[in-house]
Amino acid sequence: MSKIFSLLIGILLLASGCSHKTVVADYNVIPIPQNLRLSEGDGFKIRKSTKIVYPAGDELLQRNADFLADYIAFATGLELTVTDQEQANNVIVLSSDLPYDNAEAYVLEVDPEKVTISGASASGNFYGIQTLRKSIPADSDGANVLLPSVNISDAPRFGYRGMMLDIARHTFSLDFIKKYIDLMALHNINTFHWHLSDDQGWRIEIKGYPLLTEKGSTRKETLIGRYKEENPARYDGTPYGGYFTQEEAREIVRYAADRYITVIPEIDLPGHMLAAMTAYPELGCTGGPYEVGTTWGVFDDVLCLGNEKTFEMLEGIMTEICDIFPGEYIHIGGDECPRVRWEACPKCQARIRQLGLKDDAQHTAEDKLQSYCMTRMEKFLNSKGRRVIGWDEILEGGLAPEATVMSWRGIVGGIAAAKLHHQVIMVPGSHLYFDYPYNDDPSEPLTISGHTIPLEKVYAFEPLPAELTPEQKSYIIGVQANMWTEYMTSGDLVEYMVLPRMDALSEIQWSQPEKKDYQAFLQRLTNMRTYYDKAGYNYAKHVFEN
Ligand code: TNX
Repeated sequence: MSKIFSLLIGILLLASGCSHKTVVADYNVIPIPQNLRLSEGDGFKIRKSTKIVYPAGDELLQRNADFLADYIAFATGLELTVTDQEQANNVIVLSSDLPYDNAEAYVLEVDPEKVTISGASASGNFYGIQTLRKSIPADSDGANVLLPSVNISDAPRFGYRGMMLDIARHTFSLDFIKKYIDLMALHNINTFHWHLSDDQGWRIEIKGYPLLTEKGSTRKETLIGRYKEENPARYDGTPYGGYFTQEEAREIVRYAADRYITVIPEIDLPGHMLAAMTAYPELGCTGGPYEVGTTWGVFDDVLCLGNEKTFEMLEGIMTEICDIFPGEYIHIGGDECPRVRWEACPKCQARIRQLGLKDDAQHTAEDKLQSYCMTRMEKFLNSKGRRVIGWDEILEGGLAPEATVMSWRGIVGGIAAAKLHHQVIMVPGSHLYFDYPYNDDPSEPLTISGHTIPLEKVYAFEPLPAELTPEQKSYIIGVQANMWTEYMTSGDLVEYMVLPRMDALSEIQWSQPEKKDYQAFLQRLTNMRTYYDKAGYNYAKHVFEN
């Protein structure tokens, strides 16, 4: 009997011992902060009784506090109380009145009495929270967490930190889009570029033009295997489609905004419009009939720019897009638009004559016709208080006066645009196209072919070209990676392609270049890996081998 009794006591002691296990946090986070000073002393212990305090009446910080409580619960199981009642110790105190000229800056201070996260705004506070949560090992279940005393002061290098997702070639669930946004928040990314339409599918409800989704959101079948390498091409014979209602899109906008992420919608025009033209054939030069794209690549059928109806419809679409997406920028595409139909189209040619557009040494009259289209759309969107972004092809034939250029065909377009005093976002296909494979190992998933983009290559990208003057460099507002989805048949696969390349991206976007060190980055990445494992993300594991 006494033996059983002592065994019971032993088990109880062991159990209580377990519940007081303490995990020591480190600050090896991604992206690496600008300044980090560890100090002497015991540090702060996050335990069950620790409270998270936000300023009374501050709804944004209250929400931030709730996020922090969720993050800590996820990592440790500790359910901390969120309150607006101040107390002297055993607290994590949030504020957003740090005097600093970059609104996204924060200071995170840890001493034995308390943790203070002071943002220069609510978003700055949120990034301080991200640093804190990434410092806590994600597998700290049932443990208290010892945060060593520290002073971290941090601010991003670039104001525009983006991640794109193409939902036209393949589409994903609302939940997956939220999961993608969660990943962006984890990486201090503040812009979600949402590619909503393309030749292979129109994916956003437009009430004034219902056929866009009724007809344009479904393709009759999808290519099997790799485009152009499979000869003859094979198809799966299965209709593929889907779209987001305006209500769902608004839900995404709110979900992102809660995490200080702005959604930039893209309606790609005047090329990549086959799905829309299938729904409304009068938009094309030949009048159709057209068929939603079933292969990848570039299609000759593009919007007819000689037809006023095209602009009437584009304006109708953009009016609804502006209504759904409140952000400053609307992306109007402009990439990969062949001119063959315009060359043969009487209406387009009449427009060219009417506008007096002429070939010159660099550009054809048709290049200038595209430029006319982009400029006209810009004017329309400016009248609604918005600004436009376009792919670097919009440089050809004359830039729309205020347009921001996304440089995807390398960095040359970005350099040219910066010299013209236009804002630039660097998205070079050579380094930041996450639809390209990590390597050429035959066991890798089927992806687009052409070149490989190993993690180290992403990490090595420097967004500010040395040849630009400091003044020209100031036009480069940020960096983004693109996730095109021709071969991305599931969200799982998207996760694999972006993780952990998104980690490398976030250090390019946020951290100062002199802090970059690939080996040290790989070390920091092991903490993220713990998080990905616990959260159930699919990621490329080969980067952890050797
Ligand atoms: C080029 S980048 C495209 C996309 C493709 C992508 C594949 C850009 C503006 N256009 O339509 O999906 O390459 O990597």
